[in-house]
Amino acid sequence: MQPGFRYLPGHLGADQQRQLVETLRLAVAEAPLFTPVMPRTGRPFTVRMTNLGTLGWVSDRDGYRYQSTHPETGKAWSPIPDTLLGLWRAVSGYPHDPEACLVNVYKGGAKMGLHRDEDEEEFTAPVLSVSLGDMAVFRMGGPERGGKTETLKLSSGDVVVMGGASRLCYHGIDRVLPGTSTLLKDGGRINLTLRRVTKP
Ligand code: MD6
Ligand code: FE
Repeated sequence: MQPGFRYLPGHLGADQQRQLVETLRLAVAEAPLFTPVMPRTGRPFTVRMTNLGTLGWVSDRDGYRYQSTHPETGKAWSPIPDTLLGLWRAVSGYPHDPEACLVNVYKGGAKMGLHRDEDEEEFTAPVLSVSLGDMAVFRMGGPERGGKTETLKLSSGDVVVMGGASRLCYHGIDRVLPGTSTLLKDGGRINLTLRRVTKP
């Protein structure tokens, strides 16, 4: 793996995972999941999304961007819960809090194509990811599209930190493995990514 990539398997215990799911259910009641579409083509993503924090990542026909309000309700996103702020402070190695927590929900055959997280202004902060629910095949590449890639299975409670040289590397989710976790009543997977968006 690239320098700055850290994999923390089972970093969150079962109780913490269950507590996070409860918190997320409340957040989603306030800021419903939406289906983003690709810029220009308008092709829908297979994942559904929402956000927590002062800024949320959205994608629509006009492009990718961060904004302070939900694209459908117009309301501000709910705050990032303390457990996630604590996780960031403990493992990010970055001295300022995250502003955005993107919530990606995978149901059925949802996946995520290879991409780079590059819509932020602050690349010296890592992106920190938390996996909940069914296992997923995570694909990690290098800084160029079309380079060599390798895969890693992410389980519920696993944390990934993409900092340093890995911060701007290509990555995606090939597929989710159904029935591999009992955390979510209806199955599927939730991925949380915590990001610092602006330069402090
Ligand atoms: C996912 N994760 O695990 C998608 N991005 O569902 C990401 O796109 C991601 O895991 C930046 C850093 C870590 C990640
Ligand atoms: Fe990403």
